[in-house]
Amino acid sequence: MIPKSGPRIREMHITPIAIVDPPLLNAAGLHAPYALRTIVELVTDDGISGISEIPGTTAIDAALALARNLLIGRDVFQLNQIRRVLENHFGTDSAAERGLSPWDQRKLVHIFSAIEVACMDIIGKVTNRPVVDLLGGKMRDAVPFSAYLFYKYEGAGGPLEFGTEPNARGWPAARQAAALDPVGIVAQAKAMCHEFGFQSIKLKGGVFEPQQEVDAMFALHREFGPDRSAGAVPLRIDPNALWTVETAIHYGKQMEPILEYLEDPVRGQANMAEVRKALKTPLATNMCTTSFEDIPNSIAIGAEDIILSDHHFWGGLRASMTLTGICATFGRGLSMHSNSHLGISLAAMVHLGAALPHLPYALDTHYPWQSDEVIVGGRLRFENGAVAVPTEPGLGVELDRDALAALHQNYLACGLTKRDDEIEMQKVQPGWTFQAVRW
Ligand code: GKR
Ligand code: MG
Repeated sequence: MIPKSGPRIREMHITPIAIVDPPLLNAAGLHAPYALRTIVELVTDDGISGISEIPGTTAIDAALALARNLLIGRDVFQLNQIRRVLENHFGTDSAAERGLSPWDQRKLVHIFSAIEVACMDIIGKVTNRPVVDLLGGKMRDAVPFSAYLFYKYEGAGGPLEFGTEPNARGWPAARQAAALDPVGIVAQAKAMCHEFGFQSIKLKGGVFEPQQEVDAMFALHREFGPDRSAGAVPLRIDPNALWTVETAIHYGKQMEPILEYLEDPVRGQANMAEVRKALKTPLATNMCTTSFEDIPNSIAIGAEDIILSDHHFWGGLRASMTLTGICATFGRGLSMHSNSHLGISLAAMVHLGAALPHLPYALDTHYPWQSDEVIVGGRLRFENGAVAVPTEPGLGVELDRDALAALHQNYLACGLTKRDDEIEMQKVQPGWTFQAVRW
């Protein structure tokens, strides 16, 4: 007999947390010693808990708090209705609201992603199925991720520096070390790949003059390239749209023989389309085609080859499944973007990655850069660069309430209200300002 309705939301807990984050350099400036995340927990009338994690800002936390009244009493299975109620209240996000930063700041997609993932965690527990099965089922048992290299200053973030022990070696030492030139980047890559077994490498660019970053890519190619007995490691670079079309074509041509794909070399779909016509290397984006509203023009002008989805920014896991269908229809590849995050987000990314019909590229993750965790059992493990798909019902991860309380205390103590890499950079280089296009 089919029940008339599913479990209803009785409580919604919104907990902002601050997680230790190293001084990573990027087009927008410098990471603060803490990254903000928000943990959402929904509890049903029969006491089942579902959790999710999203990038944190006080604005999004306030919007989540407003959403609470709209959600209490709703059936967790009725995700379409929940989305409609949230849209009616908050309005749909427009593509223009995404802003110029490398990350996304839109409200509705964040809120709906938080609610949808927590509801799916509950639905999985109620039906005794992992989330991947709710997305159509598992296409693979483990999901491969890429090493994500960053230029960085010395340090590992937070009040206590990790990896500073006199004899620290391997990844703990590399995570702490400065990496400001090709030699430093190669050392970081070797330590990260050795520790986690990654078999693809991405460099976050847009930090130094293009020639220096291109030199780092060739240094990585020499170290991990075709001469390796174990096979070449695919390489990518992401200047976060800071290059001009001319710069992107000039350096893009140089790197044609060594790149798997070139991510967001230039700003905007029109510029991306121009660069794409000039290069053989596929272009990927998490900056120019970032919502369903952007898709028609992307297809019309050919803005990119690969869309880097992110369930936090595209409005959840099911929206990302819709996106993969659109990508398949129009000959786009799909992979995944990331920001500094903990294990709840990683688990959701793994369920989604496992359900995607095709997964030709290893997904992005910042996870190795973080040291905190908010789930029972501590940090998730990578085997040969991949994370095994959880088989337990729901997301397969549970909240560690003591860790949550401690990370919330970090949030209260650190005083940050949103990510602002420009201000952090100005502490190191007074007068530094973000430029939407730099070279
Ligand atoms: O963490 O500094 C960073 C990255 O630059 C991040 O903010 C980007 O959103 O990883 C991202 C990207 O691929 O653009
Ligand atoms: Mg990117």
